[in-house]
This record gives sequence, C-alpha cells and structure tokens, in this order.
Amino acid sequence: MRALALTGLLFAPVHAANLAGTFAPGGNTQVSAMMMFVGNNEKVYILDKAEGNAAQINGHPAWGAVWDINTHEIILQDVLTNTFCASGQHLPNGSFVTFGGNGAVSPGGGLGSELNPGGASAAWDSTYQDFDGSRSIRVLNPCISSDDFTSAECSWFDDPSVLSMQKQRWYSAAEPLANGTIVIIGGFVNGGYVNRNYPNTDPATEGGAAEPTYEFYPSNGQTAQTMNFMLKTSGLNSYAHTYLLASGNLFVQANYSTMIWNPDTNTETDLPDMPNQVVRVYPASGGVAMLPMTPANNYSQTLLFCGGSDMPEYAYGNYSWPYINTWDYPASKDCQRIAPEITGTYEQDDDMLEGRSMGQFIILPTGKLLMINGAMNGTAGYATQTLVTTSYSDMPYGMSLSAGPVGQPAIYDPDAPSGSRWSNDGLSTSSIARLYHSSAILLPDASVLVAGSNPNVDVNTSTIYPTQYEAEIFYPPYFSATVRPIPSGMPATLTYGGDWFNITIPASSYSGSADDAAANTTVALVRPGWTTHGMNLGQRYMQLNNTYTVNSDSSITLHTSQVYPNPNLFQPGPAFVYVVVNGIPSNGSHVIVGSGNIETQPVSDAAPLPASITLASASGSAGGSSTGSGGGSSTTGHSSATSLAGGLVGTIAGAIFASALMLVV
Ligand SMILES: *[C@@H]1O[C@H](CO)[C@@H](O)[C@H](O)[C@H]1NC(C)=O
Ligand SMILES: *[C@@H]1O[C@H](CO)[C@@H](O)[C@H](O)[C@H]1NC(C)=O
Ligand SMILES: *[C@@H]1O[C@H](CO)[C@@H](O)[C@H](O)[C@H]1NC(C)=O
Ligand SMILES: *[C@@H]1O[C@H](CO)[C@@H](O)[C@H](O)[C@H]1NC(C)=O
Ligand SMILES: *[C@@H]1O[C@H](CO)[C@@H](O)[C@H](O)[C@H]1NC(C)=O
Ligand SMILES: *[C@@H]1O[C@H](CO)[C@@H](O)[C@H](O)[C@H]1NC(C)=O
Ligand SMILES: *[C@@H]1O[C@H](CO)[C@@H](O)[C@H](O)[C@H]1NC(C)=O
Ligand SMILES: *[C@@H]1O[C@H](CO)[C@@H](O)[C@H](O)[C@H]1NC(C)=O
Ligand SMILES: *[C@@H]1O[C@H](CO)[C@@H](O)[C@H](O)[C@H]1NC(C)=O
Ligand SMILES: *[C@@H]1O[C@H](CO)[C@@H](O)[C@H](O)[C@H]1NC(C)=O
Ligand SMILES: *[C@@H]1O[C@H](CO)[C@@H](O)[C@H](O)[C@H]1NC(C)=O
Ligand SMILES: [Cu+2]
Repeated sequence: MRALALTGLLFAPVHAANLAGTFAPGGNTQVSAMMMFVGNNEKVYILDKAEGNAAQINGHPAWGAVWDINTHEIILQDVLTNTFCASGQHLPNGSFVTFGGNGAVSPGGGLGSELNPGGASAAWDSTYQDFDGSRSIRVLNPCISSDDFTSAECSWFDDPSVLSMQKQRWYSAAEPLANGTIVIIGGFVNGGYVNRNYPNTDPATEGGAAEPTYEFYPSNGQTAQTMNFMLKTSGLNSYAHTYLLASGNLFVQANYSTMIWNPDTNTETDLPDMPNQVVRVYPASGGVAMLPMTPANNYSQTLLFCGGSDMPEYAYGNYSWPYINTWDYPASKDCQRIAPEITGTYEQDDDMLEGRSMGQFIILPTGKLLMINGAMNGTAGYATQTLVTTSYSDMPYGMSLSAGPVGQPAIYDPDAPSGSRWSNDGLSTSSIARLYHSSAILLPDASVLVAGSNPNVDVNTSTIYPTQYEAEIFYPPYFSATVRPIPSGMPATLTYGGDWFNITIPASSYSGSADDAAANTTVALVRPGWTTHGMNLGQRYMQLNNTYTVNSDSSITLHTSQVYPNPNLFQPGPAFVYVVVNGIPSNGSHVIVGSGNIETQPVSDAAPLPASITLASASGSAGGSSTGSGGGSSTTGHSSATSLAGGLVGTIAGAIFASALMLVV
C-alpha cells in the first residue's frame, strides 16, 4: 500500500509538469465542433452544421453531440434544424439557446429537396433530413451523466412551429441584457462571403442578403426594428462584436465602425473608427475579449481586439467570393484596447507575436488571456474560386480561404507593462490546423478544449485542411503545479451584492508561507461563453472582492463578496468560480449568478468585508482568540510545522491529481 503510494509520488509530479504548455488528445467528437459550450461540471455540448458526418442518428447524419469532460466519450444528439453558423448564449437558469442558421442543405451543400416558397432556400432535405434553421431558436437544458440523454428534458428543443425568430438570421450577434433577455442583431438571410449587396434597405419587405434589424428573445412583443449601424456597416457586419456595458448600453463594432447603442431607445452614439483599417468581424475574424473586471481596476470594462485582416476594401470582393487570393495576404498582428465608457478611444496595444485571422481569446482563471487557433494568412470562409483563381482545381488549399495554421498559442498579460504583454515561452505547437469553423473553450479544470476546423462546404477528410474531428486539450503553464488549491464552501448561487461568504482552502492547497499565499489569492468568476468562429459569446471574467483570515492551522478563509452589484457587468446565468493561489487555479465550481429567471435582477449594496487577519498579525495581537486563531504565541513555530505537513499532503494531492490526468491521456 505504502509502496504503491510512493511509486505514485515518484512518477506523478513528472507527468504533471510535462503537461504544462502542451496539447493532449481529447478524443473524436464525431461531429465537427463548429460551436461548443460547457453545460456544467460534466458535459460540453457540441454543434456542427448539417453535413455528411459518418456518425448517424435516427437515420441521418448527426450534427449535435455531448462530450464528457472526464471520459471524453461522445453521445450523439438529434438536432432538427440546420445550425450552420448560428449564434448562441446562456440563459439565467443555466440553460443555453442558439439562434438561426441556414436553410436545409443536401449533400455537397446543395439546396435541400423541399424548397421554400420562392426557391432561394429549402425547408427540408430528404437525404440529410435537416429542416430550415434560419429562424430557429433552440433551447438546451444541460444534463449530467446519470440523466437519460434520450429524454426530451436532455435533448435540444428545436421546433420552429412553436418558437422562432421574426427574421431569418445567419451569423447574427447575440448579447444578453441585465435581465437575461437576449438581443439578437443582424446577420444574413442567405449565404455569401460578404453581405454588402442587400438589394433593399427596407426591413418591412423580405428579401436581400443582409438583415439589418434586431429583435429580442424572449420576445417583448416589439417587431424587429432596423438598427441604422447595420445599414451603415452592411458588407462587414456579420457576427458583429457586441458587449453589454456598465450603463446597460451595448458596445457594437463592425467593419471599421464603433458605436454605443441604447437597447430601449434604439439610439446610437458613434465612437472612433477602428485604427489601421483592421477589420475584426467575420470574415477577417479578429480575436476579441473583455479584459478582467477586478477590484484593482474598480470593475472597469476594457475591450481588447487582436488580429483579423487589414486587406484592402477591394479584396472583400462580392457576395460570391473574394477578389484576391486571400491565402497570400498576411493576417493582422495589430491589437487595440478601448474602454468604451471611460475614455471611448482606441489605444494601440502590443502587437501579437504573429498575425492571426480566426485567433481566439480564452480568458484563463488567472486573468491572463490565451490566444489560440487561426491562420497566419487569409480569412475565414470558403469558396470554390476567387476572382484570380478561377477554377476549384487550382485552389491551393482546397476550399479554404486561409493558409498557414498558427499552431502555437500565446498568452497576453493585461497587467504587464506595455511592450511585454505577449509571451509564448514554453508553449507547444499543435500539429492540427484549427482554421475556419474551429472552436475553443475553458474547461472546469482550467484546461482548454480545442476542437473543430472545417473550411469545406461538406465533409472532406482528404483535403489539406480537412473536416476535423480530433479534439485536443491545451494545458496552460499552471499545469506545472504539483499542488492545486482545493477550496470548500464554494457557492452554488451568487447574488448581485449582499452578504459576503466564506471559502476555505486547506494548508495542503499551496506551498510556502500562509500569509504570502493568502495575500496572493483571488476568487475568479469566469463565464467561458458559447464559442463559434473564433469568438466566445458571453465570455466574461470578474474577480470577486475578498479579504481573508489565515487560521492557526494555516488554512485560509476567504471572506468573499458576491457579484459586484451591477448585472450589466456580469449578466445573470451560469459561470464557474475558481480560487487562484499564487497563480495556480483550483478546479472551477459551477454557479448560477442571479435569480435564475429572465427578470429585473434583485440588487443590493455589497456588505462591507471584515479586515484581513494574517498569522503574523494574529500572533502580534494580545487577544488572538477573538480572531479565531487561538494559541497566538506558538503561531510562528506552528506555522512552519504545518507548512511542512501541508507540503507533504500537497504533494500527495498533486500525485492524485496527476494520475487522474494520466488516465485521461
Ligand atoms: C430555462 O429557461 C428557458 C427560457 O425561459 C426555458 O425554455 C427552459 O425550459 C428553462 N430550463 C429549465 C430547466 O427550466
Ligand atoms: C467598410 O466600410 C467602408 C467605409 O464605410 C466602406 O467603404 C466599405 O465598403 C466597407 N467594406 C465592405 C467590405 O463592405
Ligand atoms: C474591496 O474590498 C475592500 C475591503 O473591504 C474595500 O476597501 C474595497 O473598496 C473593495 N473594492 C471594490 C472595488 O469594491
Ligand atoms: C468605482 O466605480 C464606481 C461605480 O462605477 C464609482 O462610483 C466609484 O467612484 C469608483 N471608484 C474609484 C476609486 O474610482
Ligand atoms: C461577383 O463578381 C463576379 C466577377 O465580377 C461575378 O462573376 C459574380 O456574378 C458576382 N457575384 C454576385 C453575386 O454578384
Ligand atoms: C476534397 O477536397 C479535395 C481537394 O480540394 C477535392 O479534390 C475533393 O473533390 C474533395 N472531396 C469532396 C468529397 O468534396
Ligand atoms: C502567406 O503569405 C505570404 C505573403 O504573401 C507568403 O509569402 C507565404 O507563402 C504565405 N504562406 C502560406 C502558408 O501560404
Ligand atoms: C479537478 O478536475 C479534474 C478533471 O475533472 C479531476 O480529475 C480532478 O480530480 C479534480 N480535482 C479536484 C481537486 O477536485
Ligand atoms: C466566516 O469565517 C469567519 C472566521 O474566519 C467567521 O467568523 C464567520 O462567522 C464566517 N461567516 C460565515 C458567513 O460563515
Ligand atoms: C503571486 O503569484 C504570482 C503568480 O501568479 C507570482 O508570480 C508572485 O511572485 C506571487 N507574489 C508573491 C508576493 O508571492
Ligand atoms: C428586459 O429588458 C429589455 C430591455 O430593457 C426589455 O425590453 C424587456 O421587456 C425586459 N424583459 C423583462 C422580462 O424584464
Ligand atoms: Cu461560418
């Protein structure tokens, strides 16, 4: 028994250290992971477009699946409508919803067999058995392993005759408001590389490729209204970048334009254009994220844009294809920061280490941002030709409009001095191309699931950038830790303001001085979001304020504030809470922020936090017992003794942790 444990101790830390900065196999997802979200501590939900995947469900190819976080096993799910390039978000009750998609397709991306009136799109296809998804609203209630995944409760609710949008939307934006209602903005009615050529600007009449309106889910009874910004930016405004701001207004960015939009009055306030003519929306596809909101920055909101493309206007071509060979045009390295409601101007930030289109930001529990996936040249999208390369057989990368996968991630530190924010030190390079239609998302154990890539109209496994089914897990540098924090008292729900609560971490959770560890601990509320097309819709990071008491046994009690009392900063719904000690995160714990309902969220003032108490301050004070850390005089000696013991327990915990990971690999 003892020998076994020692064997584990000898081997495990080596394996744990080896994981840091590396990619490990994540299994075969069976459907290509164009979209993903983390449903809970056990399951990741995956959606593909309707296409000819070998995996079959109910007599047709599958385009939905559930990936088990612990076993990497896949359960296929039936999805009725075509989810091709939908958008999605979380709901206040922990469920998720997706919006829109494309008409029904047949093999090779052709029109489905049953045409819609007018014949421009299809209602259904007899081979793939996909229904038109262009107005779909699909709801999923996440389930756990012991649930019945064939039951209605665990399946996609996807019935356009019961629930659908007013307008057809492909590549729309979707952003939750403070009450959990989601505003759905823009999109295409039909396909195309850019959607500039809408034949009419009157939203009252159907037709045209761009859909310049917005509407709400759940509907508040209002008919879809035109958003003038969508007319102005038509051409480059699919998947517009939208972020709810502290005021309750939305930041909206598309083409070179930027504005702040009031969802109650539909009024627009212009902000300056994106500098350096870099386009960040699809198909240029830059990485965008809101930087962590922290007590240190007084919960201010700053957005970061990196990469995309600065190719000239002409290059975007028309509705059919680009006018240049995009794969020869280097993607942008440019990064800009903007604090929309503070300075309202773009500030030049450090360039990325390499240009990327379709690079994606994953906010890690440490508050640093991982930049992952994408291409060094070109853009998102696929085509059978450009204006220059007029034949499909001459397309050097098959249908892909990008080339040169960037397999090495990089990490951005928002708090580092300008000039030193980017690093890829010690990060491995993946050999799997993650280009158009790839995705990535933070997992509860603080690793990152990377999957998908499919710059092809239908499944093609024999081309240079194939339909990709292999998932990988990327382990950030903190996976070198042999000891991870193991918090107790993690909340299942959080309120906006109100009473603080305690989270306790045992001494085995860290190495080194207890007082130093307590002062270097943060509680991070992280929403991984809903990922597609290099974006994580809804991704946010808020550090919960805290003080602490270092107890005489060197455990640390974190007196932790609820969510900052403004639901515009962190909208209601699911998220994960991580405790980060000396830069090493615990596993995340699933939490519901807010009331769980779509309604005005209850908000109260944040109760003042008690003062922090260190071992040093407790031992220095005569009446130590009042702080709960009795036996003040022996504290110092005691502390080093428990530190040693803590170190040993920590190593064992690390070994158990590492062998769990070894099983996974
Ligand atoms: C969560 O809320 C949505 C929207 O109101 C609803 O459709 C769904 O059924 C709810 N989920 C559960 C588990 O109640
Ligand atoms: C982007 O905006 C500029 C300036 O309004 C406009 O001239 C251009 O046509 C737009 N680009 C595309 C591809 O629509
Ligand atoms: C965080 O808590 C400390 C201690 O109570 C308090 O002084 C500080 O104002 C709080 N910070 C914010 C941004 O609320
Ligand atoms: C922090 O932000 C709040 C509200 O956004 C504001 O009232 C307060 O003055 C700010 N505090 C500091 C120190 O800037
Ligand atoms: C796009 O431009 C090409 C070449 O000028 C033309 O052949 C094609 O019909 C155009 N497509 C559309 C939808 O206008
Ligand atoms: C896959 O791509 C290759 C290279 O572009 C092409 O020759 C082949 O026809 C494609 N196969 C399918 C099934 O589309
Ligand atoms: C990327 O573009 C550059 C500049 O046109 C070119 O030299 C390089 O070969 C391209 N790389 C790939 C992988 O196509
Ligand atoms: C953290 O999560 C991983 C993956 O689910 C699991 O193997 C490990 O046991 C967890 N660690 C702790 C301390 O809960
Ligand atoms: C939190 O812990 C402190 C001791 O560190 C204790 O005095 C207090 O009652 C606890 N509060 C709650 C809400 O459990
Ligand atoms: C706090 O943790 C970070 C890792 O995030 C480390 O670099 C730093 O040295 C630590 N600070 C102290 C005072 O221990
Ligand atoms: C949520 O807020 C939006 C925007 O203010 C409003 O239109 C909608 O009616 C609200 N819904 C609920 C249920 O409060
Ligand atoms: Cu797409």
